[in-house]
Formats: sequence, structure tokens, C-alpha cells
Amino acid sequence: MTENADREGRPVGRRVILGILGLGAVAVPIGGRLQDVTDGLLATVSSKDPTGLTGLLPGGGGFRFYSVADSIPHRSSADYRLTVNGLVDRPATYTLEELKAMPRTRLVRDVQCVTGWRVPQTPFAGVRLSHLLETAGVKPEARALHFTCFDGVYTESLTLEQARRPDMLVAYEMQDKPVTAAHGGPVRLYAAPMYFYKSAKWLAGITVTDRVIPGYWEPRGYDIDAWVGRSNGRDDDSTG
Ligand SMILES: Nc1nc2c(c(=O)[nH]1)N[C@H]1C(S)=C(S)[C@@H](COP(=O)(O)O)O[C@H]1N2
Ligand SMILES: [Mo]
Repeated sequence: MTENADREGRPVGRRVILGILGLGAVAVPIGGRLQDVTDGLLATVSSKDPTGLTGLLPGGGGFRFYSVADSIPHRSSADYRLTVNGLVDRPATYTLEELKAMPRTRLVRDVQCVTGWRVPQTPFAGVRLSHLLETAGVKPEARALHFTCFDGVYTESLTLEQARRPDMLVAYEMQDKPVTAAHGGPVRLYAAPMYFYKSAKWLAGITVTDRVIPGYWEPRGYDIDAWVGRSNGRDDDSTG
């Protein structure tokens, strides 16, 4: 398979999704063994979409699959860990069970990708970022959060003030089911009031920092403060 470049000239790996399209099956070889992709990564591959490698997820009610990495990273529920560190009094690493034992929040909001597609009224459940921050004890000089992913590539950021909002979740359920590997499971971020690129999939680490470290897409042209309807050129209604 060839590597394609999108319209801004960045290389986008397409081997995996094209392999999946070729297979037309719900099991794909990743890391040398077959793994279930319950969503079934079929249908379209858009070369015009600047936010990466995409494919429609048929069972997903209009969701598209996005990954800037070449493959779907996979971590079992048992092996999953989330690290919270940086400018905190009590750095910690949590298992999925430990996250599920924390106060649970379920939100039903619209999912809005910056490229235009939208999935209305999607349930997400998990633990509030604010709860994890309170548990960790944020130091006075802290200003922001830096998120890392176990795809080894993607990163995101929020200011501390944004992260403390009640609609910012570390989510382990999406559409009232465990977050699938394709959707970033076992655990992804869900930044409800922001464009979906803020909702980092395959979440591995939260580092509290003294300044915003722009995320993956942000040096590539998207706003750091990604409020739906108020950023990425939407302020002046120039792009609808
Ligand atoms: N790790 C990681 N997280 C990511 C992305 C990505 O490429 N890698 N893409 C973002 C973008 S642009 C969107 S629209 C959503 C897509 O989530 P979905 O694949 O569950 O539809 O994930 C966001 N989080
Ligand atoms: Mo997106």
C-alpha cells in the first residue's frame, strides 16, 4: 500500500484501513494476531478530510473512525493503566476497575467533528476530570493538562479551568457500552463542549503542566480552545 498525503501535504498512513476494507471482515490483524473490531471498519475512506485517516463506522450511527497512527492500538481492560502526574501532590496510576469505582457521570451530548459531521445526543459515561484532579491534588503553579495516548502519537491539552468543568470526562463507556478499541477504548477523553479532536482516544496519561502544550492538531491549524461554534473560524460564521 502507498502512503497518501492529504491536501496539506502531511503523510497519512492508509495501509491498515485499506487492509480492513480489503478484508471486509470484523477481525483485523494487528500486532501479529487477529483482533475483533466490533464496529466493523468498512465503507468510505476520505482523502479530503484533513483530520487524518478516516472510515465510516457502520454500526456507529454516523461516527467516523479517526486515527493519526497506522494501526488501532489495543489494550485489554485488565492491562489498561491511566497515569496522572506532573504538578500534583499525589501522582497515581489507575486500573480500569479503579476508575470505574470512582463517582460515575453520564452525559448525553452532541458529538461534533471540526470537519462537519455530527452525531446527536450520544451518551458517554466515566469519571470527571475534575474528580481525578481533586484526588491528585493540583499544585498552585499548575495551569493546564497534557494528555497522551497509547497510540504513541496523539496528544491533546486543556487549560486547568476547562478541565475542571463538569462536562469533561475520562470516559469508559460510549453509547452505553464499553468504549471499543476503534473508538479509543478502553478509556478515552470526552470533552463534551469542544470539537471532537479534543477527545483523545486510547488515553494513557494526564500530566498537569504550568502552561498549555498544544495538542497534535493544533500546530496543524486547529484552535487550542476548541469550543463548538465559537472556534475554528465559526466565530464569524464564515464557514457555517
Ligand atoms: N488518539 C487519537 N485520538 C483522537 C484522534 C486520533 O487520531 N488519535 N482523532 C480525533 C478526532 S479528529 C476525532 S473526530 C475523534 C474521532 O473519534 P471516533 O474515532 O471515536 O469517531 O477522535 C479524536 N481523538
Ligand atoms: Mo475530528
